Amino acid sequence: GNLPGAAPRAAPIYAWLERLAVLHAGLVDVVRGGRSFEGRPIKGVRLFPGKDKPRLFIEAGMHAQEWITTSTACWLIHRVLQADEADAAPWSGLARAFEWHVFPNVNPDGYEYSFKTERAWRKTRSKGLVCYGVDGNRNWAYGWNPGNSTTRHPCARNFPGRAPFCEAETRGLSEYVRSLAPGARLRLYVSLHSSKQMILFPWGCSREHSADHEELMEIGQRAASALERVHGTKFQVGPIASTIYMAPGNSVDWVYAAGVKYAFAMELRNPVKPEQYVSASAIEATGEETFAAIITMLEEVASRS
Ligand code: 0X9
Ligand code: ZN
Repeated sequence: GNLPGAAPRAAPIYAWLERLAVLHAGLVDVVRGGRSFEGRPIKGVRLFPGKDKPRLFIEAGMHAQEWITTSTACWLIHRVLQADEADAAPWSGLARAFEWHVFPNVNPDGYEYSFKTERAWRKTRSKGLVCYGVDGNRNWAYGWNPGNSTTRHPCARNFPGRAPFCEAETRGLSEYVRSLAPGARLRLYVSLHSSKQMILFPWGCSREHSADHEELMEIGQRAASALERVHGTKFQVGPIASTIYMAPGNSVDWVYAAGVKYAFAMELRNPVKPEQYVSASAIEATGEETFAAIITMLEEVASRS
């Protein structure tokens, strides 16, 4: 019904968000986390606004080619609003106890470029002297590190930029996150990436365990179990640096350091064939299982307040 098409580009997604705000007046409004290098607004939605409610933030599409993360964020919005209408789901009370901030497409220039020109494009589209773009998930201002001679090269796929927050997209989004009172009202942050079937938490900039390692591990494992119960997809759980690899300057480290104890990244389900992308036919199943993980995280956060 209200889902956007199977392979929406940036503009139709934003049109869909605007339409939701009209269809669900009072429950949904469109919010802005700054503007991209090419001037596109970074739009998200706020669901179930409430004066003193705890907040949840979901970010998707940081890496332009990971389209499934954008469709998943849209699916989550759709699911939670659908349950609100039907008022039937056992978790709808819990969902409505939080104020949701969901940004399905935080790198709209890259996303557009990945559709139009180069399917595998990952970075932003800021113009450098020799190459375009910065890896948005290396550009955040906590543990930012220019790295070695490979990553330092502006043509590298994981180029962290000349300076932390040199990208309009990460700067704008981080300012928006700051405005949500991280550590006070902002309680849970989930960054969606693909693919590797993992639930990850800080640190990505260091192999040391974070102060909340045990608790984050426990929540991550419960979320992974809930996810697996939906379609049997198995996720690994652990800190970013030792579970996938070192990723200094990623968003989750910054958000955690800013005071959001419950800060997770999800590397969504793998494609059927490793060399391919997750296909459009997997959009709904990916949405369903990711939703189960996020609802479990919400339950855990709510019970630990
Ligand atoms: O390299 C990355 O940024 C992430 N892997 S990806 O294949 N999506 O590029 C891993 C970093 C840890 N994950 C997050 N912090 N989201
Ligand atoms: Zn990614």
